[in-house]
Amino acid sequence: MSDMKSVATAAVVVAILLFLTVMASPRASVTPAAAQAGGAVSAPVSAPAAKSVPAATPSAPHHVMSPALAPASSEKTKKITIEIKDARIEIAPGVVADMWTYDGQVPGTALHVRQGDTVEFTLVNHGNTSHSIDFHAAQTPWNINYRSINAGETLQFTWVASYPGVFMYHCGTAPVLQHLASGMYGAIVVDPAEGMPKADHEYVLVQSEFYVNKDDKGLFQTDYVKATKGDPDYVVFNGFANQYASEPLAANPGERIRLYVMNAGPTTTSAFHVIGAIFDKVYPGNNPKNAISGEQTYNIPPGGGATFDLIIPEKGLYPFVTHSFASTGKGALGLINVGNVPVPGAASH
Ligand SMILES: [Cu+2]
Repeated sequence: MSDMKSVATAAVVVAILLFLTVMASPRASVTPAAAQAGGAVSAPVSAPAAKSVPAATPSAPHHVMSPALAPASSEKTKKITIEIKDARIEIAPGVVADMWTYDGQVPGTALHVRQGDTVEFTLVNHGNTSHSIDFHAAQTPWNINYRSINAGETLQFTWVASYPGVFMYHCGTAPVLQHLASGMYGAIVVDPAEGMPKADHEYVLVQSEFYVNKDDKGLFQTDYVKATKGDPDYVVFNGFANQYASEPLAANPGERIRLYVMNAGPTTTSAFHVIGAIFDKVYPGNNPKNAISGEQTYNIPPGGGATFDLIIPEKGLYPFVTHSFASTGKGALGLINVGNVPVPGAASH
């Protein structure tokens, strides 16, 4: 990937995209449309049972993580269970890494609730070391509810989603950098009580970094020392390098596309940008009261999130990236396909 680090202009990104999609090996996938029809990786909040995600092997195909946000259930009390599991996960073509996960996937299940909801939460630790959870969407005592639990233990607490937002949840067990670099994070979207303007498509994107080294078995392990230096090997959306370059997010001209973007870090800022488009609105805090109009690029710090609305008038391919270009070439690039146009290197449409 080193030749991609020198990329400096948006025009070159398109060339990189062509390179990436042509060079990428074929992978089994779930399209956003198929996901919305029932094949989604993420599950509704009301059915938070752990996903059974088989451990990947170096020869196993990567499955594209559905970016579609599952609708929030109508119940005012959401019962959510997250199961901590060690899992072997492909993070880039041929790069299979041992990860610590929520629900066997990285990022963890995208959760969706509404402002004012009560969350009855259960954390189950099926891993092999101590872990915890920290909901940025909650206000609750850190020393009590965000405490670490040992392998085999369960923790329960209840909290209220008082503020709207695109919030991070993550493991806060020390060293936090190790637990974040190993995959322990996810997004929870809290809808504002008064609602948002209706969108035609709602997608969730979690940006994050991986710092890995290959072991003598050919598997990749998180490199904590590398993580402390903040120079990631991969910067990705939804856990896999460039996965939406060959399986784009879908929309039609003139539709309102809503992107809930959370930056899990652990260290790099996301300068979120869509090439060829302008954000009709950016909603810091997923709050209609905070709307910014006509923005080009918007910074999302590690541990932060924002909502982006786009209305793209013309058919075509529109890459979404972090405009922090040292990261873009490390896997932080995907496409929005407006009008179902042919995608270079993708399966036939
Ligand atoms: Cu942990």
